[in-house]
Amino acid sequence: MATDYRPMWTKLGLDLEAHDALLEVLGNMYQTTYLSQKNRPKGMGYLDFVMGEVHGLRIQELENAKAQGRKVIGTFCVFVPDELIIAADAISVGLCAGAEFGFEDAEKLLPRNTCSLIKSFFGFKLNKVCPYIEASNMIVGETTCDGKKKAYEIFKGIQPNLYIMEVPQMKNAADRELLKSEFIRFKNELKNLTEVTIDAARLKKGIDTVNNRRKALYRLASLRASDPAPISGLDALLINQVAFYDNPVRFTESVNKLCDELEQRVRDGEGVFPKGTPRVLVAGCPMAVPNWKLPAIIETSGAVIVGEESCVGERGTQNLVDDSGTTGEALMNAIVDRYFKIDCAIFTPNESRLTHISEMAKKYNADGVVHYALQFCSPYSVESYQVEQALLKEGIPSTRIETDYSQEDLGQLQTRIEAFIETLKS
Ligand code: BJ8
Repeated sequence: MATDYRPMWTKLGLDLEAHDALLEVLGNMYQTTYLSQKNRPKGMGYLDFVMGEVHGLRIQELENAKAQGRKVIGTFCVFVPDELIIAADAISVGLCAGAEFGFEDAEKLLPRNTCSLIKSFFGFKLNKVCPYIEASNMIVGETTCDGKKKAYEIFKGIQPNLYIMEVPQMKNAADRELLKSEFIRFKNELKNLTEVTIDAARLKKGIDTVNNRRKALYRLASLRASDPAPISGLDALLINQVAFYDNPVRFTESVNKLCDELEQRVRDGEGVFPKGTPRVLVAGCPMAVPNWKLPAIIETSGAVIVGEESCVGERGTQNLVDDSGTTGEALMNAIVDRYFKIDCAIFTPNESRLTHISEMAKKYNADGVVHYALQFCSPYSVESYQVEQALLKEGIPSTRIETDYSQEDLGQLQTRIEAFIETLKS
């Protein structure tokens, strides 16, 4: 970062010493995990720049927008509709929670056997190291898994601008009605905060912006079906991670430009790993920045990741919002319909996720699936059995991994992943 952002971080209330420590860890991880990769597309230069400025220029942009009267909304879950946030002329930022930072403090408020993702956002807040949390005018929590739902009750005590959105747990008509009423309540809350009335034209703009971002990510995903894969899974994951906090229009343009380059690579038969490298689909819990542990192990163990069935991946982006409606009511219904299809493991039953994983494995020509669950995450850990059974029926090999954000199990994971990749070669 060329600019000195310390005055801005101080104003946001960050603990500069702890924040420096975090940035140092992040910088080193980025260097060893990302910048050491071979054959990266040139278009990744934009993502490297964004990551280099993740706590700098982007936060400055948010602060500048706030000075002009706009609001920043922090979110933890893909159930929060960005379309409504954009329609209210506000800015949506995903609050990443992918680092083991401040866990000691988090464990003073939460049981030790809480998943790393939840401990991470507590740790970031308690250690005052996340400028996105501090820059947000409103933070949206959701009633998805029990861990998050109950943790938000405690989080509200340290983050008073936390708003809770209810998310249904089944897919019946009454559940859709519940989701719709929650989206309407959220729309009203946004109006109170921003003083912007969300009409059909504003909704349409929000829908177009988010649909365009999704389309760019679909384009990227489909190019990864080629052998050799034109981009690494690590880089594709990073793009999906950055999607949560970058300016959506600028991000979409950059991804489309990168896809032009990848298309040329596909035409030239150029890839990040040799043709015939074993291909893996990763399915399961979302991987927030800088949770790159498992993908890094997979891609340094002789395989390439060709898709992510995750909320930081295709579960979070699949299905466009139908933009054909002309009234606010029709467009709101279209938004609800799209979000109601998200197949997070908090739903019961959750058959569509099982089908989607098999479909993705076939579409991206994966040789096998690595199912990833964070330790103490009941929804994904329990569902991993059904995923395994569904894949077995399709003749697709899979393995189930449970881990956390620590580095302690690196060796053990590496051994398991290497053994799985070996089976894919035969
Ligand atoms: S829609 S996946 S982003 S809830 S890992 S905190 S589930 S115990 S993150 Fe998620 Fe929304 Fe669902 Fe997607 Fe709980 Fe599991 Fe922890 Fe998790």
